[in-house]
Amino acid sequence: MRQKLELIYFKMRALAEAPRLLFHYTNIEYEDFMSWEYYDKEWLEVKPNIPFKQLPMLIIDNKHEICQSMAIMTFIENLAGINISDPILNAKANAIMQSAQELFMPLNPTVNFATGEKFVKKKENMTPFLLSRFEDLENALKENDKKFFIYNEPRACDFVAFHHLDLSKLLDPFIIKKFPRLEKFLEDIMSIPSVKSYLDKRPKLVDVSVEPKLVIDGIEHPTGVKKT
Ligand SMILES: N[C@@H](CCC(=O)N[C@@H](CS)C(=O)NCC(=O)O)C(=O)O
Repeated sequence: MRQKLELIYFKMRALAEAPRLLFHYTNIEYEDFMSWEYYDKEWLEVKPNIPFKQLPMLIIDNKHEICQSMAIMTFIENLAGINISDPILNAKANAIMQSAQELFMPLNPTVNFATGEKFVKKKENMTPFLLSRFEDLENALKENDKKFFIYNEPRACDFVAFHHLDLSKLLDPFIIKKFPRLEKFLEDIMSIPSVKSYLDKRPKLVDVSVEPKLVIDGIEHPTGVKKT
């Protein structure tokens, strides 16, 4: 029997993005909810009862609450039957996934929330780290000589890397341009039909660094954990 899958998150383009991409790639049906839609309460009231007090969280069959975006990614990969059985390749994939995920802070909060001087300062401060990590990721792709990080078809680690690399374009479109192999990787992910159709219709993140907003069903909403 098909499981009921509900992904709970906020108004931001951050840690729910890789799970959404993997759901679309694997054609697994799921439902997306904002925290306030699912619980009909303010986040601060909900937070204490969430297993690890942060989102995203995947709820399976109204019963199992899975926090931690990387645990959600592994679950989806297993559910889709595309988990990597070779222990060495699996370890390499985990190293890619973790190394890409370390880009989360401070890249994601800065793009989704920082404005004005603070945005500029944060961007300046994180640029050396982004350059260094992007170089490592580019080298991993080059050494592997496959289309994606592990195989010629993407796995969970590829969607985690995709999300952070793609988001970096909203911080500074020029950083990724220094890494042609990573740009090719982004194009290869974006050209997968089921992924492309999700990317074309997902809420746009606009006015980054000025007054970031997500455009949901044609309406601009300030990013954040509050219902608007
Ligand atoms: N390690 C966690 C981090 C989760 C996280 O930082 N969630 C943030 C949003 S991106 C959150 O819940 N913020 C609200 C809060 O902490 O109250 C994961 O990968 O899922």
